[in-house]
Amino acid sequence: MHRDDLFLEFVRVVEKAAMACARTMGQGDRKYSDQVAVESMRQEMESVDIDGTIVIGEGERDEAPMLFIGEKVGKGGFAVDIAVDPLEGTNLCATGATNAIAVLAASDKGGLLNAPDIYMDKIVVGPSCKGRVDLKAPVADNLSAIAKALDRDVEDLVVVVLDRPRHERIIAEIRRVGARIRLIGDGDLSAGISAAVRGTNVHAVMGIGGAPEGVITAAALRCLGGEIQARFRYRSDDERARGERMGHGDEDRVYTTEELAPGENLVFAATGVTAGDLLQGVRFFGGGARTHSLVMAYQTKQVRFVDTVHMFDRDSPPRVRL
Ligand code: FBP
Repeated sequence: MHRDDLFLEFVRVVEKAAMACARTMGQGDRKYSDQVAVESMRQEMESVDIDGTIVIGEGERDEAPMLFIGEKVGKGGFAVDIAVDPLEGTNLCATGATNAIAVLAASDKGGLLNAPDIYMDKIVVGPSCKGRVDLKAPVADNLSAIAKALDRDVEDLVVVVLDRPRHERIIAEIRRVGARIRLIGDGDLSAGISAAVRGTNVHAVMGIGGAPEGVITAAALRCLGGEIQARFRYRSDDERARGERMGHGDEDRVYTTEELAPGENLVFAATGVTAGDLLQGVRFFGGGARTHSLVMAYQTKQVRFVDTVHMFDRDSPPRVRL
């Protein structure tokens, strides 16, 4: 992936997916929201000059009609592996809650871990805390290391945790040491990116969420200089067998950011679907829409925020202040 403008094509792909599912915001049908995002992303991908292979997608070939693992996408060109989450936070979109995004990561071949769609236990921190935390250490130790690195008290930290019964213990532990908690309904990927960006008031993400989200988070964190550590968490023999088949049998193994997303040519692109901490949601107006995206390239060390006005019909341009 050496074409400098390729990243703009990826922005277009996530913008289109975001606009498609943003139309369904608040309609209470998460599956439908996801479906339109998937269809739109799949279609837009066809116009990109890549010879792409989906390595993280909507599921195995027999369970997902589109963007399944192993599917070929693009109209030919650079060989790239692609991890997609056309709508991260399907419930967030279906209820109009904050932080739903359309997102993808692309890399040279082999640059994104092939992870099954099961859970991972994760800890995510920003650049100043890189190398200071340890997933296997007690929560209190990690929080005190994060506080020290950020030159503040533990009480000043905000930790994002998915609001799930499985996190009862970790939540109790964070409360015991006095850090603040933001419980979220969904979306540990966008929370992970926020943790790596100063000014979001998110200092860490902790707990168990999806492994695919973990890999895409890692791609973003490579670009931003943050850190994720993660280990697989299996809930059944079937999940363990799937993990083992992909070479991830060891539940004790902690994967580093570089192991989750080892590529040297990584590109990350995300567009806000609903309003969020980092990205604005899609705004529609007569004759067009406005989107807000984040696009990053590891090799060129560029982080761009892209504000796009999409005109649906140039003959009747949207009434919007550019
Ligand atoms: P969807 O986009 O598939 O709705 O997933 C959202 C999400 O909250 C992720 O951000 C998170 O990693 C995962 O689901 C958590 O899984 P679960 O809802 O099963 O706890």
